[in-house]
Amino acid sequence: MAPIWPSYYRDCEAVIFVIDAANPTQVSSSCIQLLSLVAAELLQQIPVLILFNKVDLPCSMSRVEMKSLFRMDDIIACAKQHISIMEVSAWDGTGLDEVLKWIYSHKGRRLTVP
Ligand SMILES: Nc1nc2c(ncn2[C@@H]2O[C@H](COP(=O)(O)OP(=O)(O)O)[C@@H](O)[C@H]2O)c(=O)[nH]1
Ligand SMILES: [Mg+2]
Repeated sequence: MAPIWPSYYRDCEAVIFVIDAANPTQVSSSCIQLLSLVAAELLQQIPVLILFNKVDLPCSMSRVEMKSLFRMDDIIACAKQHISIMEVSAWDGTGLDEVLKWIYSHKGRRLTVP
């Protein structure tokens, strides 16, 4: 569905970008999608939450591995958006509380990193 994401950017208050941490074959395409998302003009002031999902699976990559594969520190340094990263499992609910707190705290706000 990525090709049609931009049609939703205009009314967007926040972005939650879910990455499958158990699928190394998707890392490169996911990284390109994330880069094009943070570069989008309409999303320059929109907070972004990146979720490493499926952390319940023993085969899932660690936060350190994921951050390194995505060069996340470089993305965060270059992006205008406020970017947060959390590890979650949609299967067993790990991290869900933090995600809900993030959604509530960013609802209706458009953030910029000075
Ligand atoms: N173990 C585990 N399975 C998940 C999790 N989230 C989604 N799934 C499962 O992953 C499958 C869907 O595939 P997914 O990679 O999430 O989506 P898709 O790539 O868009 O098809 C379903 O069987 C879900 O139950 C998770 O956090 N942990
Ligand atoms: Mg998948």
